[in-house]
Amino acid sequence: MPTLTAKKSKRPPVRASGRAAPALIFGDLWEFDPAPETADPKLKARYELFIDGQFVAPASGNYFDTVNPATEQKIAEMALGGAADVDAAYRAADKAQKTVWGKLPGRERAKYLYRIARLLQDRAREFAIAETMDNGKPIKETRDFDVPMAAAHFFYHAGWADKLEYIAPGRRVAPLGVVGQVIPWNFPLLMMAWKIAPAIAMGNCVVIKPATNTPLNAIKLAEIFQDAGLPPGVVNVITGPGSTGGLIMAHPTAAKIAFTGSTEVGKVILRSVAGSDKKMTMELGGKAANIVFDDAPLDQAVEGIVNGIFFNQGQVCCAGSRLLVQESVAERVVAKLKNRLRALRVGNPLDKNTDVGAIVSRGQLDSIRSYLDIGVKEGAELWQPPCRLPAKGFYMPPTIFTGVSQSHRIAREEIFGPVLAIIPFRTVEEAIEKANNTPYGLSAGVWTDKGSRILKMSTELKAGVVWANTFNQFDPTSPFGGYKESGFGREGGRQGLLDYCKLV
Ligand code: TAP
Repeated sequence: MPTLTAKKSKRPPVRASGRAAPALIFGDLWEFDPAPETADPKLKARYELFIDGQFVAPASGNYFDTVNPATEQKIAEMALGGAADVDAAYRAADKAQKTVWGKLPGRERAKYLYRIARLLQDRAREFAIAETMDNGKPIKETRDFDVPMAAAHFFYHAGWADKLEYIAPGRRVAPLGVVGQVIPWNFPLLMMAWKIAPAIAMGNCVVIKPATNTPLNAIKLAEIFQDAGLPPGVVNVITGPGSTGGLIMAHPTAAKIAFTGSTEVGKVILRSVAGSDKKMTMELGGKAANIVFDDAPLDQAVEGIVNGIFFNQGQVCCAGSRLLVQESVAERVVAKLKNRLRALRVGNPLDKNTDVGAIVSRGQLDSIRSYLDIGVKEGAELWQPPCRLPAKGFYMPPTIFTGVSQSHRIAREEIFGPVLAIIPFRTVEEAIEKANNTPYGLSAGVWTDKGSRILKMSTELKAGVVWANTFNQFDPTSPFGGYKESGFGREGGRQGLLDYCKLV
């Protein structure tokens, strides 16, 4: 593990807690110190649960280790929450919602969300490093994307909190009550923000569980809730295994559940709550088509293909994991792509020049490797650029498969790793047919010079998000969500807020 040395803070006001007070002005979301990997992530040896505004030991007294996938070294011990902790969290959330949070005017709730956003900005370097250590993603991504985007979600929803009547003109908007939320490991901090910000802006209270692989920033975010003076019980964070997630989802106090994760677990949860009157949002898996037509600016498209599948090591629900490329330019695109992949730097995620970091866990690495075997056995041709991987840690070189057909498992199943399946097509109709030939429907990309073709494709592609001449663009104002087995409900924007309220 690299040596982490504390840097002198440029911000003078420091509180009793030892942390800088929030800046008073709306700062530049994208303004960061140029060398975050040298900052101190201020990690503790052990983290507790966050219930009713306090950090408390789990009822069982048990803890689990969170491990740095880039080094295989233990980072810290995390509390293993179980049934008694989930019950305590729901009791605290219910009380807070009924007695304090649900009664506060929106303009007062907004102040807390603004404060949380500013505190997160103030501790951005620390959170970026902790996220990279816990997840393995490159520091340039956590520094420039995950952390600023998480702050942006709190800012955005703070802005809505006193204007909620405008999300449904003519109707009265009311909170649902207590919301149970479970999130995955691929964007640990950002998923916390996606889930918590709209829920509490609307006046709901929250019980949330992060993934076992990446619990660190979830509980560090709870430190920010405490520093922001968020009333006890408004947000409760329970670290622990999938079974604890099941308890959160099925708890009778939850008026709504919001789950982000695999389609497989999503189906288990849906079965467990079938027949209840809980409102639900399910953000599940994907197998997106990134479609390149022969009139596209090819160099730009190649950058979009690389970003689409190798961002966050391809561990992205909306990753462009299927490249559909028009036959007339397929050879040129593949040659350009191979050239580009030779220049990617795979390795230490804390190095700010790294493009492809570590895979989140040994289990996930094994699962990706098994798909490489499957692809080769199915007759596809595997190619990886030459690269030296670190001796320790869970690494996978960027991988492409050519000679892939629609029926191959590598073209149908979510691999959730840096693996691209390349499939040629001849006509627009064939591209649409192939793109939609999947049980998923989360996202798609279209690369073409023709505006009319973009409009046709975005109408006919069965995907919640269609990017044109770009990929992986996100914004808190823009709703995100899927069709078919990619789930239902939307997160972000006005639509996301509608999923956290009742209209009376
Ligand atoms: P999952 O294995 O489904 O885990 C997601 C979360 O559910 C984790 O916190 C997990 O806890 C918990 N969990 C496991 N079993 C559960 C159960 N029976 N009841 C309730 N909760 C349970 O997914 P993952 O491997 O973390 O993440 C990758 C998947 O998430 C991919 O399929 C990806 O496409 C999807 N994803 C979707 C989106 C959107 S917006 N559609 C965004 C990101 C990721 P443990 O970690 O303790 O097992």
